[in-house]
Order: sequence, then C-alpha cells, then structure tokens
Amino acid sequence: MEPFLSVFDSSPDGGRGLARDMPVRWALEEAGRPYQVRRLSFAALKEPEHLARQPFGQIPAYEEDGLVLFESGAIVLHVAEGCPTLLPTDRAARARAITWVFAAVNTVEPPVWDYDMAGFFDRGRPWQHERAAVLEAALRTRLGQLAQHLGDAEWLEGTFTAGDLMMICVLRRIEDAPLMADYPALAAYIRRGEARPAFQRAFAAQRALLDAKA
Ligand code: GTB
Repeated sequence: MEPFLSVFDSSPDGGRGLARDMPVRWALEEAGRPYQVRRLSFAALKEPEHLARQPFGQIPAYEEDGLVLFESGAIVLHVAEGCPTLLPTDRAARARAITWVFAAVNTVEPPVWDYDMAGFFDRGRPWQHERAAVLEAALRTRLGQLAQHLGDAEWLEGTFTAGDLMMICVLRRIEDAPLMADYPALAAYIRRGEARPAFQRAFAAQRALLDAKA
C-alpha cells in the first residue's frame, strides 16, 4: 500500500513549499516511492484523530503499513532507508549523512527560523531593530560556518544525501533574504538542490494543492 502523508489542506505560504511536508515529499520522490496525501485543515490538526498520529497537532505525519511516524527529519530518515542516494550503504558515509540531517534541523534551522519569524512578529516593537541585529548576527555565524564547510563542493559530503535534502529545505526559508547575497556558495547550493528532478516533482505536487483550491 502507498504511504499516506498528512499535509496542510491549503498552503499557508502560497505554494512556496516551506512547510515541513516538503522534505518528506522530496525524499519520497528521490526514493521513487509513490504516496498519497491526507489534507487537513488547521482545525482537523487538533482533533483526536490527528493527535493520535502527530501528538503536537502538526503536519507532517506519515503512515505506512500500520507504522505511524511524525517529525519531518525522522520521516525523511525512514524513507531514506533503502535509498542509497539518500543514505549511502557505506557505514561511515551513512553516519555522516544522518549527522547532517540533525545539523539541519537542530543547528541551522533555529537561527534561520528565529530570523525569519522576527520579521513578522517583532514588527512595530520598540526593540525590533536591536533584536533583529542580534538574530542576524547569530544567523550569519551559522551561514558562514556552513559555507566554510561546503567550500567549492557541490554537496555537504561529496554526493547528494538526505543531509543535503534537509539542509536545503531549511535554507529555502531565507533564500530570498538580502543577506543571502553575502553567501553565494549557499545560494548556489540551494539552487542545485531545487534543480533536482525529485525536488521539482515534490514542489509541483504541493503547489498543485494550492492551484486546485484557486
Ligand atoms: N519538528 C516538527 C517537524 O519537523 O515535523 C515541526 C512540524 C511543524 O512545525 N509543523 C507546522 C504545523 O503543522 C507546519 S511546518 N503547524 C501548525 C500548528 O502547529 O498548528 C512550519 C510552517 C508553518 C507555516 C509556514 N508558512 O506559512 O509558510 C511554513 C512552515
């Protein structure tokens, strides 16, 4: 049976593919695994039926042959099992790919998220600019370190893995931010990820839900 992926019924980001079903969709496409979607309203996310799948009332949730998973990183790693592109068979390379999945969600995403959210939630506050400067400095530290590691390489570990997939999904949130002009290698890295046919298919699939609503 095809797995089910719970997604927002209506894309809150206008089809930009920034919600966390996107890395799972992308991983499924890289793995060549067809899937079905369970479209949920914000209200349905908080109902017991969905809370049984996702204890925090969020998307994504993933169902496959009686197995129910949540947390986009964990789902990506599960889908990546048996897909040597996403998780190399070599033990060390596999461990490094997993390391980068954690680095994406645990080390790079927090400053990306804080910086991006402050643009909305801090607007008009007396301390807005002071906080923005602190958040931007923290983000620049991480982006600089990541760019340093990437250097001239195409991918974080030589070949594309689940680590790149997750990192690129995280970075896409700020791909249009003016500060990205100072990190051309990262901007090119994001574009390389987005150019992958599997990404394109995943992006089109989430976008199609929006178009169907219009
Ligand atoms: N750690 C969890 C994971 O990685 O799976 C986090 C899941 C999560 O944050 N889900 C969000 C959600 O369901 C959607 S992705 N929120 C609803 C709720 O909490 O009630 C985060 C997100 C939200 C909105 C936009 N947007 O509008 O652009 C983008 C991303």
